[in-house]
Amino acid sequence: MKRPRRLVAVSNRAGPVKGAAAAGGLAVGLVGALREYGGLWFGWSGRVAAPGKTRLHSEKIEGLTLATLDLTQKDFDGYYNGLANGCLWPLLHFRMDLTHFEREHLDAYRRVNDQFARQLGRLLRPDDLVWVHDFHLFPLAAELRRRGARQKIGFFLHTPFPPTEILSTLPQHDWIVRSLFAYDLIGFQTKPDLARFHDHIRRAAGGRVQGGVVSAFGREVQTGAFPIGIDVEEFHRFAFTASGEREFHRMRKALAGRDQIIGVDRLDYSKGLLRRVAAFGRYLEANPQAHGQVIFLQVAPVSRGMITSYREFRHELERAAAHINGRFGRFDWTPVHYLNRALPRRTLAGLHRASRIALVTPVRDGMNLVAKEYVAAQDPADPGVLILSRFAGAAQQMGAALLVNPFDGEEMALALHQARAMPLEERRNRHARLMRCLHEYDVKRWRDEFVAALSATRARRTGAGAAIGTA
Ligand code: ADQ
Repeated sequence: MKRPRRLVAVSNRAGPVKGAAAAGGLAVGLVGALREYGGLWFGWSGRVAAPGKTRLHSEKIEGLTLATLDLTQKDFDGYYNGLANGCLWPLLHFRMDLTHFEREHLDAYRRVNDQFARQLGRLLRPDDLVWVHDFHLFPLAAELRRRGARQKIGFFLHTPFPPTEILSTLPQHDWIVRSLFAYDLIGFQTKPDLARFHDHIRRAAGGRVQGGVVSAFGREVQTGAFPIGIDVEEFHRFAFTASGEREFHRMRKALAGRDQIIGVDRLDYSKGLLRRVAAFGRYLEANPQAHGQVIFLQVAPVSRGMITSYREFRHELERAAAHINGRFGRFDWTPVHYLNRALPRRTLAGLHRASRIALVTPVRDGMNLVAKEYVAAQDPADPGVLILSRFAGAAQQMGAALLVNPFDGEEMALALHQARAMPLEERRNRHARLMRCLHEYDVKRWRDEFVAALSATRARRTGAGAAIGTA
């Protein structure tokens, strides 16, 4: 493959680059790609400024350029809290009941995508390869094309893609889907997501699908599934060196022979936390011999705390955890431990290693990197057991985990029982199979395959498609 001259990544929030190891899986994957291809990362600066005072910041860090834009409070509220997180996020996770649509949020969403396109357009070089990330930026390519951009532009959706019946409940869904046709490549996490997109195009947009090529609105776009992975060696190393190793020993000592079940998630209703806590309660109820022998540690930092549904959800979770501790706890044993903050990645790796079981049970998830990180952090000679929701994209590859339906509390409680009783040989066997798939679909493959597929799309002869999605 011929190397592109420069890769430009665009995401809602760009940076930080330096502390990227502390910033979660996606940032790590992106920074790796940008370093490899010598690139530019563009996105929101994380700052709000008064109207007329928003600025574009640019800095060079470790071989890549970080360009970030401030937003006004009004735009940030409408675009980020309003349309992206209050409307698109729940809808993409099949939660019509939580979807809240306001025209003025859509207006802010368009305005911000327009500002991004205006500022980014000035920074682009003719043969750049542009990789846009996630649902905050669906119409970005359409806005760039309107300004004459002819570069190859790809889009990757980190969330699931919902069934057409759900997507069609979104006012203006046709505008959003139409705007996607200004891209050259659209990537999804899994084949079922890709299939749902194809189905939507056939049924709601009257389009055609041939192989990976989708035609609608007078345009053709290439589509594919590109499951995201992690840097397996790096995460394993985190668990076995320096602070990860220290954390592991500290945790093992504190556990004093008890088994730990771990959950690590952003505090988000899509992660199935309430059902998970309830399933743990059910397990304790059915297994009195486990009392005093097992603890459940849930690490869940607050995210999107400005949004009402998130605030309510946090309180519900705290109540559920307190309820179990009140009901089953003893003066020398607290069954549920709940940490409401983000932890350094090395610490997390050590905690994963010290945990006998990981309970990763989202009700819907694009991929779920935590499941992969837990497996990577295990000692192959004595590995823990992953219990994974069938509705996480990761379940498509990680069939060697104990797969559960997060809506079935009894099945989850039984899986906990099975995991605690699992013989060493079976644990090793499942872990080896999981590691093979982690290596097969690691983060490098994800970014290399996406970039190769985007490079291989046909070049545009004109800025045609300019009108797509901007009506
Ligand atoms: P998220 O919904 O954020 O990502 P996930 O894939 O689990 O979900 O990634 C979270 C990342 O944040 C992981 O690297 C995890 O270690 C880290 N993290 C979580 N809790 C943490 C804590 N308490 N302290 C520190 N770090 C923490 C979205 C989609 C997913 C998709 C990813 C990547 O919703 O489905 O897998 O993007 O595409």
